Amino acid sequence: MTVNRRHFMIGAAATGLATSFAIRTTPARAAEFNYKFANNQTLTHPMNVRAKEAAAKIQEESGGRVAINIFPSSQLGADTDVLGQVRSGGVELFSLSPLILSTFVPNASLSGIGFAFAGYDAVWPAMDGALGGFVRGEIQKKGLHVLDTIWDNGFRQISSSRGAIATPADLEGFKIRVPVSPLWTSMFSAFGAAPASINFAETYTALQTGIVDGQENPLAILSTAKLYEVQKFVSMTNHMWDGFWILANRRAWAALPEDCQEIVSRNFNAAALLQRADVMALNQSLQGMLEGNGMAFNAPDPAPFREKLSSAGFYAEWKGKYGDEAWKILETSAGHALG
Ligand code: X2X
Repeated sequence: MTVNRRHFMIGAAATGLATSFAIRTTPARAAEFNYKFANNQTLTHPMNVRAKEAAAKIQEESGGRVAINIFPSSQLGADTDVLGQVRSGGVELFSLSPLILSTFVPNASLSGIGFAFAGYDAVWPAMDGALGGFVRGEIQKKGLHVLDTIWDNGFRQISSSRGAIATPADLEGFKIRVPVSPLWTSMFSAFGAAPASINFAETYTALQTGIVDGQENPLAILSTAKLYEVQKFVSMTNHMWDGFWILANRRAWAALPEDCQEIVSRNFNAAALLQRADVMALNQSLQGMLEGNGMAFNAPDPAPFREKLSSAGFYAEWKGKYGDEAWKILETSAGHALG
């Protein structure tokens, strides 16, 4: 500590500010727990805006013991690679779509079944209630720690460089990038499309070079990842809702003292609620901005898309894979039968 700092501390103590001042000036000392938080979104996406705020609060409330460093835009690797790293401990914290997580925790993808949720009013009670609880149990059984409150990605819409998707027939043979997950591949195969599994880290390039003609993501991502530069049409299919579980390496989590675990959980879970509101607002308001960037929108009737999944045997196949108990939780949470 420098002489100046010491003099200041004495002055601060005299005015009764010593404790709070000391907490805010500790970062010069290395944190006891330096944890990496990896994710696939840009710094401008609400995921990282809110995670950054949470990390600052965690650092302050833990008296500088816990420093969470954000690595956005798949800087530490593509999703399927970072999933391996969070399992082994190379990365401590990671946000991941339930569907990609299903490559390790099969039933985690339950929430991504096509057309399960009519809107956010159905999503949050399910994910904060029985469905989310069931999935978190499955994740913990596989040896990963998961925070209680899931973050939002949003309802997914299909974009294309070729033409609007108005009916399921427009998806016939359509070369579409999907994230790496058996559920995504199965769903777009059921639509009759030609899905290619590509991590988000390579998606912009895959669209730019024409390896695929389309992709599907919420509007917030079309905007923050600038996919409008390489796509022309947006079809508002709302074919599934997607979120991000916050996962932690189990040993790294267990190494945190209980009070630090509480500080991290509380701040990340609170940030999730703010992030949900941000994403919902973006997804409701971005159409104009994307049109301004040259995109053309259409809003297809979802009914024929859902019927196509049904007649292709998609629901029956996945009910069989998840089992009756898990499927019942999904249907009860969604508030309607799926088939
Ligand atoms: O990879 C994607 O498309 C993304 C960003 O939506 C997910 O993380 C599933």
